[in-house]
Amino acid sequence: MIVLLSVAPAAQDARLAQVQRGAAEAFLEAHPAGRGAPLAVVVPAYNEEPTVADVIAAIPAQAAGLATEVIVVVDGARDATAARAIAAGALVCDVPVNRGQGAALRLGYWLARTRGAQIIVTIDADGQYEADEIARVIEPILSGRADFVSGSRRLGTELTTDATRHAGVIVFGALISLLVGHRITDPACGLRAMRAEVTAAVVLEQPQYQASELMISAALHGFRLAEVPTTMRDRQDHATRTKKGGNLGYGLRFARAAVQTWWRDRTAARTRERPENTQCS
Ligand SMILES: Nc1nc2c(ncn2[C@@H]2O[C@H](COP(=O)(O)OP(=O)(O)O)[C@@H](O)[C@H]2O)c(=O)[nH]1
Ligand SMILES: [Mg+2]
Repeated sequence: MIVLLSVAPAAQDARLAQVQRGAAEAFLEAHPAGRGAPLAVVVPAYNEEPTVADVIAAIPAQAAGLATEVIVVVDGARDATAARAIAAGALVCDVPVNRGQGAALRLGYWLARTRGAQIIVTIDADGQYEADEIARVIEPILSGRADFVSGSRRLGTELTTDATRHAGVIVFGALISLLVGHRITDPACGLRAMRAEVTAAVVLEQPQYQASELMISAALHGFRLAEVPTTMRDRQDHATRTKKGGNLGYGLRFARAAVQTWWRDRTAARTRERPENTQCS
């Protein structure tokens, strides 16, 4: 019965691509709908075998009093990312075909909501973020001050060595601040938290460059944004590389995703009713 209840939504949900549905159904058979922890930590992982287990191990079982579960979305990896993640204790959705980080996160959000999460956190599988800062990114949600919270390397600690990316974060922070009318210092932080409802309400279409789409769409749909200081390092394994390509292409594609999202959502209902504060129970 549980299987029937949990499989039907994945088979029917239009937000999931056909190739994701089978993996989602298998995931929900193993990890049934409605039985999840209140705080889901979604980890997109593509060929991150060297680091994914350490990232999962560092995620606390509870953050700010909320039990956590870790949902790793792997798609088309050519290494043992999925096996390492399972061995480290995560719930893993393994999609056979690579579809990009944005698509993986969309699926992760869907799985987290289907499991019953109230709050969704994201963190990357390459060790660039500190899992013990999860409590910090969820605090503004729990205290009712924000619906979407991004970590910020510029408010916190930037231990990265790429000067071009550093400059890009400043430039795109200014661009996105203009687009959403709210000061954003770091529009590309992979450590973020949101009320689960945000992920259902916004439009997410970008296959890869989803950070700006999520942030801009959330702001233009009237959700309250906040940033908190967090730490960002270089990826922890230097043999694996960014999946986003060189800095010039990254910058251009990031800019295109930001402007496309703003154009698409500029008339979205900023007047939507404010959600009730999330209760920390
Ligand atoms: N499932 C999945 N994860 C991805 C994909 N591309 C990137 N990721 C993950 O998303 C996170 C951030 O990607 P990364 O390449 O480090 O981006 P960067 O930090 O912006 O350079 C990492 O955990 C990646 O493994 C993808 O196509 N599929
Ligand atoms: Mg990275």
